[in-house]
Amino acid sequence: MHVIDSHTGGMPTRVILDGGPDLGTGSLAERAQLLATAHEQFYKSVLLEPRGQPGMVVALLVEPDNAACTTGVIYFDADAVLGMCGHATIGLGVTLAHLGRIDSGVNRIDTPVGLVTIDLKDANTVQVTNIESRCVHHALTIETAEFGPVTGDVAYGGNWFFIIEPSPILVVPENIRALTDMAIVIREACIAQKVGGENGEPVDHVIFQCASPNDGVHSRNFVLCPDNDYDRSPCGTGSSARLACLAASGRLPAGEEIIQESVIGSRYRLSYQTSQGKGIIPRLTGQAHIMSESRLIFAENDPFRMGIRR
Ligand code: PYC
Repeated sequence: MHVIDSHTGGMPTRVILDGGPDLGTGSLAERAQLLATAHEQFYKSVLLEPRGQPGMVVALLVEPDNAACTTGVIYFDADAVLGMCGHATIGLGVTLAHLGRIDSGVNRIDTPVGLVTIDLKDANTVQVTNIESRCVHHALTIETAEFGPVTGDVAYGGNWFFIIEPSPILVVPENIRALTDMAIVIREACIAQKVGGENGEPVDHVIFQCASPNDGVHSRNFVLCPDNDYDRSPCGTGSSARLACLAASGRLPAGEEIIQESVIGSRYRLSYQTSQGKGIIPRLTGQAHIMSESRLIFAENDPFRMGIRR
C-alpha cells in the first residue's frame, strides 16, 4: 500500500494512493458507508499503532462521482469514517502538489458529503472552500453526571459538533488530558440525550472554544475527534461549524477574516460567504508539510498487522 504522510499544523494525514479495499461502484456516499460497515479491520490496521499514530486521519483516494473533480476522497480516523476533514484536505492538496498531480490554482475534490475546492497558494499553503455549514441549535443544555449541566451549540461543518464557549477548562497544552476527558463525557451525554443533527445524526466531535491571549488571533480551540484523540490543527470542519455559529449569532460578518488557533498554537485563517441555503460557505487557509512517502506491508506472520487494539 503506497502512502504519503503529511501534517497540517501538527495534525497527521496519510494519503493512500493505492492498495485500499474494493468498495464497488456505488456513489461516493455509498462507498464510504461500505468502508465504515465492512472494512473496519482495514481502516484500523492503517491507523492504529504500530503503522499509524494517534490522531492521524487517512485520505483514501477513490473515483469521484463528479467527473469535473480532480479526485474523490474518503476520510477516516481509527474509529470512524468522516464526512469531510479540513486538515486532511489541506494535507491532500500539498500531497497532490508534491506528486505533481496539481498546479497552483483551484481544483475540485469530491467527498461523501459534497464537493469542496482546494486552492493551492504555494507548495505548503492551501485554501479550502468547504461544503455549506450550519448552526442547528443555539445554547442547548445537556446534563452530565460528572460535570453537571453543560451548554453549547450544535453545528455541522461536514461532521457534527457540540461547541462549548467559553471553555470551562483553560485551553492550554498542559490541560489536554482534562479537556479530552471532559469532552468524551460531553459527547457521550449528547448521544445519550439524542442531541445532534436535524435527522438524528449523532454528535461526533466536541469543541471547547475560548479567546486567545495572542495579538491578532480571534480565538483558540480544543477539538475532540471520534477516535478520542484531539485535533492538533484548529480542525477544518470544526472551524466551519464554528463560523456558522458566529454568523448565525451576528458575531462575524461575511467576508471578514479571522485567525483561529488550536490548543497547540497552529493556525488557520477563516472567513465565510453567505449561501443560498440555510447556512454559510466556509473558507479556511492553512499549511501542511510532507513527512514521508512509503509502502505499508501487512505480513501474514505479523501479530500486529491489524494494529494494536485499544
Ligand atoms: O480538520 O476537519 C478536520 C478534522 C476532523 C477530524 C480531524 N480533523
